[in-house]
Amino acid sequence: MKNFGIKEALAELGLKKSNPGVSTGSKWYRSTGGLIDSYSPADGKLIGSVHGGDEKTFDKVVKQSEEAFQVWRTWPAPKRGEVVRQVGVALRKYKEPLGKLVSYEMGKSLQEGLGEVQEMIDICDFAVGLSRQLHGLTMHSERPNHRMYEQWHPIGTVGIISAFNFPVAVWSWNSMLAWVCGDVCVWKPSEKTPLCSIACQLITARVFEKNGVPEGVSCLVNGDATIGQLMAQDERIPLVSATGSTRMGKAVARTVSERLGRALLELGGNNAIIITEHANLDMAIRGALFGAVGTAGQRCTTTRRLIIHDSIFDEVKDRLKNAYAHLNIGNPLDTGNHVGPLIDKTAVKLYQDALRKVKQAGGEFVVKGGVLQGKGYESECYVKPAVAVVENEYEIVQHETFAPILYLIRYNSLAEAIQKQNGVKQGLSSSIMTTNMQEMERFLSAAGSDCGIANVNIGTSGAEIGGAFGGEKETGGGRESGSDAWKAYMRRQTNTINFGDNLPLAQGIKFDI
Ligand code: UN1
Repeated sequence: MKNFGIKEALAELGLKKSNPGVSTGSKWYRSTGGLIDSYSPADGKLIGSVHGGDEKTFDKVVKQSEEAFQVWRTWPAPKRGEVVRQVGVALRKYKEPLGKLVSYEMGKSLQEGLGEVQEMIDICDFAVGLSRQLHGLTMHSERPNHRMYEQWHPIGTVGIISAFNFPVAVWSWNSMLAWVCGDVCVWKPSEKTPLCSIACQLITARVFEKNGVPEGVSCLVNGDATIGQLMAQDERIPLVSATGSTRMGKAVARTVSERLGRALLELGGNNAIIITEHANLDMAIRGALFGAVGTAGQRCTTTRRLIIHDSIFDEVKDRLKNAYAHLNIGNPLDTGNHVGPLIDKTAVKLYQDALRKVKQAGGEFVVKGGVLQGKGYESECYVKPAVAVVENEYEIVQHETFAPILYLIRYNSLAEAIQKQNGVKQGLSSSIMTTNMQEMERFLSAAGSDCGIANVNIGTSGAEIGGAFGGEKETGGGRESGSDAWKAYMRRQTNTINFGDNLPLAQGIKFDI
């Protein structure tokens, strides 16, 4: 079988067969936590192993991060930005091997793997600019000779829990912003993609070392869910940013709020595209296709539902069927393939369960799913993207299945379409395909989509880093990446300064002796 240059990529990134999985920057710790074996879903082969952390090493790492914070917060923000700029330069240099590793360890197509590294580069650039724009407001005081303003200060150690589906980009959204803000980071990556985290840590550590960044600004603790739990309950970690399932997010939120810490949550989605009778159908089909099968349906922004106007329902159905017939499914490193494998066999089982439930509920398959077998599919993680006509109310449709299953739902009025689109517990991303201005504006109005992301004439996935990323309801309410998401990584301080010779009280209160 073709190697696709994986061996070379691993060597270039400095990855070994066995790797320590805990680090405070340039220092690496071989701890007594469990060994994590990373198998590629592309070919089922063992890529390498990572030594996970335990409670003791976690404690040591957090202590080191606290020490680092004492120094890092005193660096001028633009100087911190300069370091992040250099991380962006290093990522440009390693874009190809890192993109390949993402593709091989996670299973997304090479194009998407490279895109993910590009997303990291983009957020670095964004963070560099931000490092000179951490603006507060000034206010007019009601008292004479007084001045009021607000400023933003770093908050300390930020815990980052990331998911397998974006094994590098989501960490970078958090860490690059946190760093320019003056925070320090402890990262707990997914157990399914530990090697990606090691590669990122190695790239960052070299840049940090060259710039004399204190040990502990960038920390990594590989491990299982117990590391995430330790993070959630640790009072030394004022902010925990968690990406993953709603179930995980609820557990994190409960624990963090118990100690009045802050949680930034980016959880499940159940994203829909409304295709109206005024849609450009060529665009609608293309948008739906990439949205549904990109990353093999494992993005939190994946298009899971198409809500289609009755008058064009059959046409959309037929055109989708035709488009699905042209999909190449196979090794994600082979650029001729559109769809790679699911992350592991558990995911395959969940996919099969979902298909069964669709059938039981009365769904009608337009494109049948199934697990692929034979040459090229030895990992047993490859599945066929499926399409089914369903009702929005089916239990299984209400649920986020992390797999390429697309549900088709019929509507008659736009109000009904919006009501169906909002009629799920999740609230991440949404789109409308229309060339009609009224439909577009209604969809975007306060009575329209209830999601954190609402697009027009593009799919639900593939957001740019410049906007705030996240969603409402069970998606968790957090916003990461662009816009003013940086504010979550800082504490706001209101300052009132008296430059007069008297001490007048606010609200006109008299207190004379
Ligand atoms: C995720 O699936 O957790 O908008 C993140 C997108 C990507 C990020 C997805 N830029 O699809």
